[in-house]
Amino acid sequence: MMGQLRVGMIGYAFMGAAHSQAWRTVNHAFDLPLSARRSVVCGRDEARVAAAAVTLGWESHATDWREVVSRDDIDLVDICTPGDTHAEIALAALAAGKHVLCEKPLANSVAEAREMAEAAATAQARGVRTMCGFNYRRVPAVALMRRLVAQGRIGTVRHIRAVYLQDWIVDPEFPLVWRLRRDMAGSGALGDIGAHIVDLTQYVTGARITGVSALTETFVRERPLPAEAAGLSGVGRAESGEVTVDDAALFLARLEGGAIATYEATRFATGRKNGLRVELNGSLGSVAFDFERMNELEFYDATVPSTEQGFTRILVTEPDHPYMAAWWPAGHPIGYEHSFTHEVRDLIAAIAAGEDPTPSFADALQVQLVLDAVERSAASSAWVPVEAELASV
Ligand code: SOE
Repeated sequence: MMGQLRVGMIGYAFMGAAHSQAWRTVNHAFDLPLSARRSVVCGRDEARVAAAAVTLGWESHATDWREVVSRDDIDLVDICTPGDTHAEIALAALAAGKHVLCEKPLANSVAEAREMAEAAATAQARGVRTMCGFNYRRVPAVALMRRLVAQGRIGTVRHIRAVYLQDWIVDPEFPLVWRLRRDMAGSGALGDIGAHIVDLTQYVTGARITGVSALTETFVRERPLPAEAAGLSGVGRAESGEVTVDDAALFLARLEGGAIATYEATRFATGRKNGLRVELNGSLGSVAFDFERMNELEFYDATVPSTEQGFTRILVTEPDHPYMAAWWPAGHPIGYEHSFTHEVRDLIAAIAAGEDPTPSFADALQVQLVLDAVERSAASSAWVPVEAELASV
């Protein structure tokens, strides 16, 4: 009988739903030595998490994450909660000998991220595996981007241009949800979506950010409290609360190897819903990825005769691309949810092989160091170096 990987997931909102479909799908799409078992989903509200267990397909539900991480019938803890609980849950799970998948960003501070990375390194000696959920690495077109760069097809990378554009809080009446509170999210657009383009650009180039110059802005500083938090008096308006995080973060960066970069992470790009775009310009060509066209990659080869030069649109659906043989015939695109299925596929394969999956907690710590440098630069209007950690990318 195939071995089982019994999963306990903490949190069941957007990321919990995305992870649930991944755990549900992975063994149907990929031939793996372990079968993921959705054993228990955990959340504070009993009625809501009970309903989520049914909707998302979990065998049981719980309301105490400490009980879940200590259960003998749980092998892996999947952390899909707001950032303020990542550290305590991960540290407890690692101490209990559980594998851990933790959503990004790893933590709300460098200190927490460093403690988690150190605990992961200690647990690794006991065969415990950890991964941080930078899912966009698992988009086949991103893997192709990384491969073309590694093969030298664009030569020396000179420019990196990365944006992550959303607009879901442009309306000032949008309530003060947890992503807009520093005590829960750690930062705003910077940590939530800026972390993705920091990780992704370091991943596709194999180079780490060494220094930044940044500015951040909060356009709407007061918002209505969510209904469940507002002290509605029956008459009058719900109370409001202060937005304590950035709405947008823009920064310049230098990377190892000499590339210079621009990054923009904003929730105020009106009309842009999930506009993650990365373009690399090199001495021999360029590559460009747009998540809203996630099955394609643009490639400019400056080494072909000038009469034949131009950006080509590569349709990244051939079975030779990572993961694609598991899905549909060429020309049939995959979606956002597939990046999570690919993520847990690689995690299960690593666990079964006794190997360490990537991105590691050390990789995620390095991202946290960049985020911290961005905030310190924005506060001081100065260039801020990024501490070198041992993370490999
Ligand atoms: C922000 O709205 C968000 O949900 C991020 O938290 C996710 O990481 C990203 O994949 C989609 O947008």
